[in-house]
Amino acid sequence: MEQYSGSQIVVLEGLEAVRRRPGMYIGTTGPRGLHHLIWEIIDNGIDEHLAGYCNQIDVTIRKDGGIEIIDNGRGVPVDIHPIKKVPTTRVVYTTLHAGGKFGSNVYKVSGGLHGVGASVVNALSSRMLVEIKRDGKIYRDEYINGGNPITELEKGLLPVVGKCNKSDTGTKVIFYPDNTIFESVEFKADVITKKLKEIAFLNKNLLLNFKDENTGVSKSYVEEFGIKSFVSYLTREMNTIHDEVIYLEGSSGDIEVEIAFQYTDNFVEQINSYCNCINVVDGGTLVTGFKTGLTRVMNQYARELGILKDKDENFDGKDIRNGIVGIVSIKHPDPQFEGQTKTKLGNTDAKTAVEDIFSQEAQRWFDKNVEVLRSIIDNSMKSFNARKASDKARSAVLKQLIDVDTRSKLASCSSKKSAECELYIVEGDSAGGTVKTARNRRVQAVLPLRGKILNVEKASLEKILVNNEIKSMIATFGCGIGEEFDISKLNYDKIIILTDADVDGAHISTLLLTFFYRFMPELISAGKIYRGLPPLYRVEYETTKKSKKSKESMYLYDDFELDKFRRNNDYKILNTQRYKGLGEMDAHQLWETTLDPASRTLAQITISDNIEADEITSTLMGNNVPPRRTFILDEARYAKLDI
Ligand code: 28F
Repeated sequence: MEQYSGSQIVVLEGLEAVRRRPGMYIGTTGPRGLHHLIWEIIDNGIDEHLAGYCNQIDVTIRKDGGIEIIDNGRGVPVDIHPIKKVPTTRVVYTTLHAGGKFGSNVYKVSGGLHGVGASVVNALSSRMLVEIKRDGKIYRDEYINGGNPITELEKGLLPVVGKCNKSDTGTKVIFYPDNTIFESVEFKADVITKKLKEIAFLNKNLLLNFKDENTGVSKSYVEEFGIKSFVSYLTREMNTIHDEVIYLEGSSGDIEVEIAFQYTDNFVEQINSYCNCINVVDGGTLVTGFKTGLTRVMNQYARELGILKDKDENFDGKDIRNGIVGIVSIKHPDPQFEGQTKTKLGNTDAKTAVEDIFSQEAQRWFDKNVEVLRSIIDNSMKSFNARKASDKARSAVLKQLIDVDTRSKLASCSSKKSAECELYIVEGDSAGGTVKTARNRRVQAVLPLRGKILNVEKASLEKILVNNEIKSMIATFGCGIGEEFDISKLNYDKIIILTDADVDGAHISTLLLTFFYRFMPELISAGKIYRGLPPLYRVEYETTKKSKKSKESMYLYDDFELDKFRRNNDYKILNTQRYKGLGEMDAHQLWETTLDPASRTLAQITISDNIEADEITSTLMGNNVPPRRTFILDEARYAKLDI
């Protein structure tokens, strides 16, 4: 191994910090963090694409367990870095840069999840190989055990390992995640392909090739029409009220804006936003800009067309967004992410840019497509009328919400410190009763729900707001809904959905998740929502310890575990009890298996990516019935927790 210069030692200390606290850089060391490594490398290729130098990225799961990513950009520079005095390539892969990609001079915009960069991937890999094609030469560098370079430099430069055509340029990275750091180092093809599909939608004409050498599967993604196709994809199973997706684009200073939307006969709005290809889960200024522009433009048209007559009468923004499915995607040179989870865009210039471009381009578009304009205004009118007719009813409902708390079946907990309180939402009165008895009354509250809750994907806002189960949830959570939602007012630290481990239970839990996803998405992004996982079996068995026989019991959570237990000859099974529902457990069993923080299993619900979330909600809740059944039955017990 070669000698390190002084600066190189500092560098390695930086990477060592990443190895000591990986969570700080990539979130988790579970599957999500593992796949994050790939996104981080791909992001660098996307930056080359955004800069206009790359139109293809290949991702391969190699037979040897590594991930190989190749782009056809300019290739990372190989010259000697003026300050560090080693090849720039090596600086890129061994120096921690806290966002902003080297001061932002090289790239106008940059994705890079949180801009932590390729060096973090190197720090968390047992081995990493880099090959660069530039100026007709192929250069190579290699690192082991968290970023230690093992390639000997030649006159300070990277060795040339081959020749290529001068016009043939690009960067290849192969890395092997460190199995002493990650819970598992197995990459999932479907997770990768979903991401590539999303990247293709967000980056027009960028070709993404995927290959899994273990299965021989390969797939390619390229979208000529970008987010316009993304919206078509999201609405593919819904009834749309106009055929063509409306697509608008433009730029304002350094900010590039793209907007695509289409109206459906659904009663909810769904606007997804991206900044530099990062999904901005909680929206923020870019979404506000779109909403403001949309409300203004549509009210103006409705007045011009004589549909709104009274000059003081206006559509509410919500009327206008009723049924909309939209994507707002911007490229910003200096995005500021805010909020508890850094999932909300804060830049005020993003609001102005989106609003201005929307207003200008939407008018140009609608002037040429008056029929579409009319059908959208007609749709807003329906919502407007319903709202006016039920304004009284609504205020009554909202008043009722306040006293529903006392009338609902909520069994509250005695502590008023939200940070230590948990709310169990339990299916059915009988199970609810047992949970009430079994719980820790100081910090565990119980809200029993009767029967199935409303499918919010198919009901009007009016119906949703008068639904008793939904009313009691809103009142119990205490943090409002929709625009008035304020997570700081949430009365609980955890909201735990507890249903039977059967098809109905899975369905109820999906309906609840859909409600949260559509109306209180911040609850999910802030990690407040969990599912309790009750066991499916209790086995009593005889075991022999030191030639003494004893009778013991154990809970098993699924058929797989039961099967494994049955095949283990150390025990003689005396009795197997299958719990058909929570109601069959006594208070003590319920405490042990689903309530006691020391022994229960909770699964936190996260929104891992929007495509998947929308696929699941629209598969379950949409118009197309057949896939709905398949999903519920297949995943009854393992219903994807990442919604
Ligand atoms: C498979 C992953 O990482 N591709 C990349 C480039 C190109 C340049 C670059 C990258 C230079 C000084 C940092 C080339 N020529 N794919 C990738 N392609 N990085 S990463 O520059 C990095 C900066 O410090 C590049 C001219 N300018 C930039």
